[in-house]
Amino acid sequence: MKALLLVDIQNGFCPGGNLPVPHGDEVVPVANRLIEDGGYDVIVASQDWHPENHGSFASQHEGKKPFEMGELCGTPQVMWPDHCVQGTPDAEFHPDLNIDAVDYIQQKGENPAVDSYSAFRDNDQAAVTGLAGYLRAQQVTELDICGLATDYCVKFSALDAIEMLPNVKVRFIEDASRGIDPQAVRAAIEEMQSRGIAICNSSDILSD
Ligand code: VGL
Ligand code: ZN
Repeated sequence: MKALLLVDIQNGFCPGGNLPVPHGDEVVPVANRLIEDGGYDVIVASQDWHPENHGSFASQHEGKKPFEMGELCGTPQVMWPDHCVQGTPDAEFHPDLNIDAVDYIQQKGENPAVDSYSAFRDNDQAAVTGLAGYLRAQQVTELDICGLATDYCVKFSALDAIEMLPNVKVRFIEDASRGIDPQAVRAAIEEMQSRGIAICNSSDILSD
């Protein structure tokens, strides 16, 4: 079974959102084409879904400003602007994304004490989400991953997929993804490649 994972294609990560990824909205039409014509058996989406007091927010740390480094769960943590707060428009999927075609939505980042970049487990790896179990139950053998942001949630989701689903072929779809920092995006792609994740474009998947 072939699956597509759409990572965090939410208003908060698109222009006008609280943590905008440059050109983040450009992934939406590509994702929709993949959803409709990519030949997938299973389509899943992750949704960053924070309580308003989430510990990754600079606002929760005295004297910290967004994008400075701080600490969470005993490890270095980027202090993010408040984003994707549960129940707010910022946390909604992009309105043009064909979410009706999605079979399973994995919310993440609900524990205020730890961040969860990966759709599969928290950053401290203590708690897993239900996503790996769902994909195993669907007998998924191939998993393509795309979305926002390449250098954070997409990368960590892909690395966890390789580790937690050892018999699954994992690919990163570059033109259906955008990142926050260009240099970090290049490093993320190299890291994914070095860990056995194939890098492809939507044109490799769509027949024409
Ligand atoms: C993300 C930073 C904080 C992401 C989520 O979706 O890449 N980045 N929360
Ligand atoms: Zn977040």
